[in-house]
Amino acid sequence: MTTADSKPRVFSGIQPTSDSFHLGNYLGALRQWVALQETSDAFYCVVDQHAITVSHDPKVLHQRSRTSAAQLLALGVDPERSALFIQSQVPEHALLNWILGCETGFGEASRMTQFKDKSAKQERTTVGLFTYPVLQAADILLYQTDRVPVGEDQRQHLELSRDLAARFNNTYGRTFTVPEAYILKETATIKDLTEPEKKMSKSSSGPRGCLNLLDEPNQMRKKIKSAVTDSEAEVRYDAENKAGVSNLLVVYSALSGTAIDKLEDEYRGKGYGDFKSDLAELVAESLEPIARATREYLDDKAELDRLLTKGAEKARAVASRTLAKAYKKVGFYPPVAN
Ligand code: ATP
Ligand code: LTN
Repeated sequence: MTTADSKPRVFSGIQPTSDSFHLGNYLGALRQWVALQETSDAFYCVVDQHAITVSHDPKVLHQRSRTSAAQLLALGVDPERSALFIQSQVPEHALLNWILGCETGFGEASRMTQFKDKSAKQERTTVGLFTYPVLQAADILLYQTDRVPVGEDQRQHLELSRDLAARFNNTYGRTFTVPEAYILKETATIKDLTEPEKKMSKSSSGPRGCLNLLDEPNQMRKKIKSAVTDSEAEVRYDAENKAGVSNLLVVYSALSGTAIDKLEDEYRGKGYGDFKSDLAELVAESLEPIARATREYLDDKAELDRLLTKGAEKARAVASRTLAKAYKKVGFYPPVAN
């Protein structure tokens, strides 16, 4: 057994639906992507096929896929160790999606809460948006994935992936690894800075509620300083009654590595001004290098495309093996070479 074979397999994906990832993406998921490379055999995917489930501009999508890949490299995804690729370059995702769609109950798909939330915001809801979690299951199962690092909002989709893997294995014999969600409790849901009862989100947060990784450092400072808190002026963690301050404490702790109770001690009797100023500096200092490195990756388009092609080739080698197994199991003919 080679070293790579003995390591757990990790897969995750992110949609290229904005010009910049945000602090919630970073602390909830992407930091774990980077950390897990140390101990796992990782496949990381910019899921552009998921991004067309809502209306989109083709040029903007193409550019955002590239910016997304550049940000992932800037954050520390290492293309020498992990496969970093664009979903549409690996056709096996769409092909397995069909098979899994035929294993998914209509009622089962109808229970997905993200579909309900997202369709309510669309003028026109597509079948693609409805079957989105099935494509997500295909993404994951193609790589015989053990762990999927995501934020809390993806837990239900991960349950569906697990159910589909187990059901398929039951019906046709062992084909897929049953994946587990990898969700860090502390940072599972980073909240919107202006409406701290909601999650920070690129599609539903207002401009001051969502802190983007590619924001100018001064913009980041402003967003932290204008974050909604409460009238108590006491830096204390209480997610229910002090949602705004608690969210800032979570961010502070995650970026500094200092435990929340230590931060409470440090700011006891100091009020929110010092706390927010220090956090604003910490955020700007921690994230500024990411923006710089992203620009460098974007400056060398040929090199970025070369890395992505290499990633897609590595992904296809694994994905095509799993797809061939699934084809055989359901009684399909194998694809012919062109
Ligand atoms: P959208 O608003 O379009 O749904 P999003 O901002 O929620 O987008 P996604 O692209 O759906 O971001 O998420 C990418 C990854 O980041 C996922 O693993 C998701 O769980 C995680 N994530 C997104 N928002 C947060 C958040 N506020 N806190 C923690 N994790 C998050
Ligand atoms: N649904 C996810 C994005 C996504 C994903 C995946 C995450 C698509 N395929 C596979 C983990 C594994 C989202 O909206 N954040």
